[in-house]
Amino acid sequence: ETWKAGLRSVDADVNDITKSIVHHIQTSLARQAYNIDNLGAYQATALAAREDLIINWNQTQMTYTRKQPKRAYYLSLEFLMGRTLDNALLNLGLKEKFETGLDKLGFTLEDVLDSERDAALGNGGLGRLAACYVDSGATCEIPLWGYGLRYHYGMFQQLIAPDGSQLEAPDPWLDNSNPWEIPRLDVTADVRFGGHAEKLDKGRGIWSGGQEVLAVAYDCPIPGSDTKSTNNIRFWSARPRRGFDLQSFNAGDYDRAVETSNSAANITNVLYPNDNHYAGKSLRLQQQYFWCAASLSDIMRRFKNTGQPISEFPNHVVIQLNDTHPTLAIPELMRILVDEEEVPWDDAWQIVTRTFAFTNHTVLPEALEKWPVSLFQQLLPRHLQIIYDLNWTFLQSVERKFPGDVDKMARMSLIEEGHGQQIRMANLAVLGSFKVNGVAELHSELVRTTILKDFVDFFGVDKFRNVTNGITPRRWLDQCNPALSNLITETLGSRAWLKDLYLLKGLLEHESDPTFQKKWAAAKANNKERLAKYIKNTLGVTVDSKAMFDIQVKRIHEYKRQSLNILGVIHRYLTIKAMSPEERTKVTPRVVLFAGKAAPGYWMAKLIIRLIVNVGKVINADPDAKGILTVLFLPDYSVSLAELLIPASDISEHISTAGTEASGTSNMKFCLNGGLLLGTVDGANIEIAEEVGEENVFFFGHLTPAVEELRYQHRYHPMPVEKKSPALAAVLEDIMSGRYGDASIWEPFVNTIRQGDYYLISDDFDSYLQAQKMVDEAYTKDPQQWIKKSIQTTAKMGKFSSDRAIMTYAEEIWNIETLKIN
Ligand code: 26Y
Repeated sequence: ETWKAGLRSVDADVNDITKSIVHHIQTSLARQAYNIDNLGAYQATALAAREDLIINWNQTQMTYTRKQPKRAYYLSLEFLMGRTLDNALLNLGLKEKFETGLDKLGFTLEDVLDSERDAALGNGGLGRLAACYVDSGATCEIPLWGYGLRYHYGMFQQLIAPDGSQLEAPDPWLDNSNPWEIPRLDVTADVRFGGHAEKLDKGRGIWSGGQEVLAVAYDCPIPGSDTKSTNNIRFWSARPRRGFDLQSFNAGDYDRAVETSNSAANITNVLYPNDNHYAGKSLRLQQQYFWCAASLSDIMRRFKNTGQPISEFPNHVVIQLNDTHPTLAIPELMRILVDEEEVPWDDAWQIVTRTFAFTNHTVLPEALEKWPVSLFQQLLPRHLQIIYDLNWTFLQSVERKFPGDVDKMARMSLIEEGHGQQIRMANLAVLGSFKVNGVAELHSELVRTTILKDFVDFFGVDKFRNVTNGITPRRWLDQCNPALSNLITETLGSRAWLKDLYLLKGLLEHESDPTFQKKWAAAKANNKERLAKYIKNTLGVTVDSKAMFDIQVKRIHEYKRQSLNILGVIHRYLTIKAMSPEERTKVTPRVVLFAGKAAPGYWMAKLIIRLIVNVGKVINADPDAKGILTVLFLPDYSVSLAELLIPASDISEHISTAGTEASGTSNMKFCLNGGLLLGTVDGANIEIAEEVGEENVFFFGHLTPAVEELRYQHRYHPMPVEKKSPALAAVLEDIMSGRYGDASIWEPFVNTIRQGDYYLISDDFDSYLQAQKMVDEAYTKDPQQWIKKSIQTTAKMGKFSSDRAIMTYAEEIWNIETLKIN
């Protein structure tokens, strides 16, 4: 029968599809088709679609094995995948057929898609970037695998308490089983912790004893768009090496034996919810080593299967380090080569430094990882020896190049001296990599001139590159915004733009066509109504979908300045309150939407959420603001919620203090969907403005070079807010009046602005209000011009496809070729 042969992608007919779904309902779920619910229908549909992915996956992997191309590996502790079914169906070109098939079975595809839980194995930008990059890797037919951890609990679920505070609940995302993973119980690696390290001659060592943990592989197929090429993310799960620690068991210590097996499984229990903030937890270091060791052992085994001599390793393997989180892979590869493969130390170091490349994602000092040497001594004694030995040789060569510059040596050392030595993971990552890149032009320049300046002086500037981030247009336009995607395809005459995003330029010749403009505006209106419906269903609040939708969604962080936004909202509210009813009729109606999670231990970020919620409550209940200002905090931001929000924005806010947001990627998503950008001159905002034209973005605020000087002034020549910005002073006073809840709640927040103001709220506030005024005017005075700006923005976003980014990595860093799968 047909389903047995698999669906064979686009040739499949609707009949095959319904048969396959029914088959899975009966045999995989052991249920009857006539009493299945949406969740069951989803599971069966996913299993049916999975068959096609696996056929392509096998074909792809077989081709890799046969042709032995150089392969790239993307090591990322986070893959923020979101949902898979819709994306899989689109990439396979089967979405319409599945829709018809499900319809015949009495289901709507929309409901079925909505039954899938997000895979939230990441915090934010860095994790979502990894997900976009594997999508593009498969689409561009690059032999690229991801390696990650299979956390049992992903990013926590965010709840908002009645008083407006964030509460966290666990995310047991694997509870209903995961149809997208293939357990490989036979693909394993032993990972050692603790024990004892002994040095032999010639740099070699022996590591023994301690505790072994078993890593088990779970594979997740990553389909390319409109190609058979289907890559893989291998996620590792931790298991105790044996059911029990037999030694303790024999000694009759049953409790301790059970505890050992518990602690082994703990390693992959939960994703750490910190974004851009280092915490120094022992279990986190264990996660990092467990994952690096398992991945390298897997990569080494695959390399050895090629039969090549070990010296060929860097010609077959390139490993991209997603931030410093996988830096342990560097001493681990050294350990494997020197201790196990008996490669001489210097040759081993040659191999290592031709294998790794490192991406930095932040210049914020609090995000830089520095692990206590004492923790290494305990968990990774052999790696500590290797790091000390590397540092010794390295500092000698620094001394040779910059004789007598002891400060430079102290700054560049892999070890930070002080109360308890610490290992600087960024320094180690730079030393062990042949290329280092930042994620947007400004950020890469800041990396070169500030945090890694000494290393640029030492290694030369050529090692330090830029690869501006990108986003996949499949998920971030075609999938999340069918209304606009269909209009674009109809206008350009084909779907080729999805794989060559520069083709969007073709929209420009229609920018002045009133019929096209109308259709463009209708798509946006449709997306705003879709969002308004969601808000009605989840929060019970009615929002006017004709109002301007102003959206800021991202992790809550002081540097991202959600505070500036909410202070601006209060200013708007006070202005409205002071107006006559007649004046109020002239106000441009706005709906201001916030969403985002705060790290559970980040007290100030949580206070900012609480302020936003409470300001919203007051404004939304005030008849004076009715119909002209609505303010909402949407709980539990996720990839799926982003897919709903982003297509619905008229304007989105990316307002970090200049020089702090490395790139940003949601800025790209909003602009690709025809939303205009209100932002600071920071990260990728700058390159977006270069592409879409300065006239199409709303920029404000101080520039990066001014920031240091302003901070100095705050410290040594503080000026009261009343003098610097009377408008801001009035807003702060309003907060302290008790209107939004007792002043004592908000005092710590208000004080961060009155004293120190590290993120320069008071310096940028007036300029922010100015920009907001221009937004209002542009939206109201000339709606047609606004639509034109929206069209131009989308049309000029070609650069920001992650296909461009991944091809840049392939060509300029990895030296790797594409491989067609037949
Ligand atoms: C040290 C550890 C707790 C840690 C964990 C997560 C450190 C950093 C992170 C995550 C960082 C992150 O998401 N950075 C963002 O990367 C995006 C992709 O390059 C950028 O667009 C964004 O500006 C940057 O903040």
